[in-house]
Amino acid sequence: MTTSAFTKVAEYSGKHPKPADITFAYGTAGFRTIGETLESTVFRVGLLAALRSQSKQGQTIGVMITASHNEERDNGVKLVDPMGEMLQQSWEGYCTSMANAATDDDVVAVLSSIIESEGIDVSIRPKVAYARDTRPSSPLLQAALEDGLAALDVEAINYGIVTTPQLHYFVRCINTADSAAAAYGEPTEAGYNKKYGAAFLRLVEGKPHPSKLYIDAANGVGAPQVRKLAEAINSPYFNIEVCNGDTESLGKLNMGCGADYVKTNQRQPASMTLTPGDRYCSFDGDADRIVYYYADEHGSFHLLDGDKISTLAATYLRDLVSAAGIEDLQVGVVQTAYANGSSTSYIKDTLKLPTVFAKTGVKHLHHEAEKMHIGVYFEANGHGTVLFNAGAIAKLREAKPQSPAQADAVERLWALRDLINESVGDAMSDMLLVETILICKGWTLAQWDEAYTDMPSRLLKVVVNDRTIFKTTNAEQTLTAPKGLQDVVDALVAKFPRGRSFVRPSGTEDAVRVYAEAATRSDCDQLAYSVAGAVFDKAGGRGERPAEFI
Ligand code: 16G
Ligand code: MG
Repeated sequence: MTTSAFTKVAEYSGKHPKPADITFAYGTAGFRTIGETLESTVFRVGLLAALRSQSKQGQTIGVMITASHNEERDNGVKLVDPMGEMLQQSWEGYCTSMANAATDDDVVAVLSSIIESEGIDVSIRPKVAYARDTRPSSPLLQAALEDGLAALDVEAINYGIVTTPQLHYFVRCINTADSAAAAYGEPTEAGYNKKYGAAFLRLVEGKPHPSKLYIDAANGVGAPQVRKLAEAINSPYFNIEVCNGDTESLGKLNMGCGADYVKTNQRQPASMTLTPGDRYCSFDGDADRIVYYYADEHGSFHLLDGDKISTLAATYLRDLVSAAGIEDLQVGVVQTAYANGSSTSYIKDTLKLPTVFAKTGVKHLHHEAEKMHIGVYFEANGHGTVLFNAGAIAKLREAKPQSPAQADAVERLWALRDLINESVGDAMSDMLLVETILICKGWTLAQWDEAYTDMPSRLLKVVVNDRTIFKTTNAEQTLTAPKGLQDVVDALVAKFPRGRSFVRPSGTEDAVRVYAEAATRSDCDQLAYSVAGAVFDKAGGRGERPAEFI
């Protein structure tokens, strides 16, 4: 195609000029920064979505406008590949080049070069499905996206305000609609609620009803969506009350609430008082993360994070596979370096399941989990899901149950697969999974919590002059640069019983993260602050030195 064919692109691009002083980067979860600065980027993501669709023979590509758990003034945008997974990594560089093209002509030039390097057939009509969260800057960014889609004559579906995992689900449904074997469901909100609601009711039928679940929706898009899910389920098995469900008032999104706040601060949302015995969970701002928590009879707070969800799910799946009598159907667990050491020991020593470590970020965990028959992957922060790979599906199809109990276990494995959003971690689907397991076992949150006791842990942030000098290996647990720093970390770790610490550059913020664990709270804090101090001193710390532990 000649450059003149892109006159519309250049013309529309002119309506969304790039701010001259900002360099954008497609990071771990897409572009993310101050919402108002993202207009040109989102316009260009519309163009890229069109090209990506053409490069995938006209399959539908997703675009989600959200900045998840970030503060309200931030926003972001990410692309979703045809099976509902994160954008293939080899395209991230195209996104970054496109976002940083200085002029309208440069935008056209980058477009043409991608078409050439990918051998894209531009005669294919591109298809894109898009949605946004509840942020105040989202409508403006949506309009920019629509210009990008119009510039390349995309056949577009606007899903309005939905959770990030719902959009991933819609994309997968659309692209599998014509395959009897792979059809994922109806690509609508009602279809989503029907699929997950029905699987949930199938699994809990006949068991005692659970007590009410209080859901902190972070004042985000999870609030209206989980209310719709509850309406669709319409059963005492799903008795919920939404807290922090105000998506109208400015300044409330993720403020003092949400899964990230609860996990990072190890406390309940600021606006909530916990009643001992009651059950609570928190979503993040775009409802792809979930953590549970409760207060014991002394009022002390207890967190059930992504590691606890992962071990609960892995235990249940392992037991079902064994009850089904299917040979060589393996359940495995994928974690990141942030997984609490107690959870890793529990998986290996008590559950006797294989576990592997992946780099932080869903795409890395997802790809590792795909290699397992049934791969359970969760980040400690509450983002995760379960994948059944082709080998697992084949084994389930071939299963020849020898008893009613075996037949029931096989049927439950199929139902669990229908309950889980395999395209990406999904707070609502994960919540239904946890609820199912707790209902089936008749467990309270405290009983679930008994599996193992978390090691004290601490996560710190160090601002440095240049975080790109930090290089890691071994699933981000070992630094290879700056030279010598890992030796310093190792020497510090060696001083503390059961100590563990690692340093990695953030993929979403201009900072370096320091994680530490040790046998006691005070050792853990001492280790975390000593490592953070060493990073600050030896690798160009900026601003205030991490406060010494006293
Ligand atoms: C993003 C990732 C999340 C990861 C976090 C790490 C996705 C969808 N989200 O939010 O999985 O835990 O980044 O942030 O991949 P960091 O690199 O700043 O520590
Ligand atoms: Mg999120």
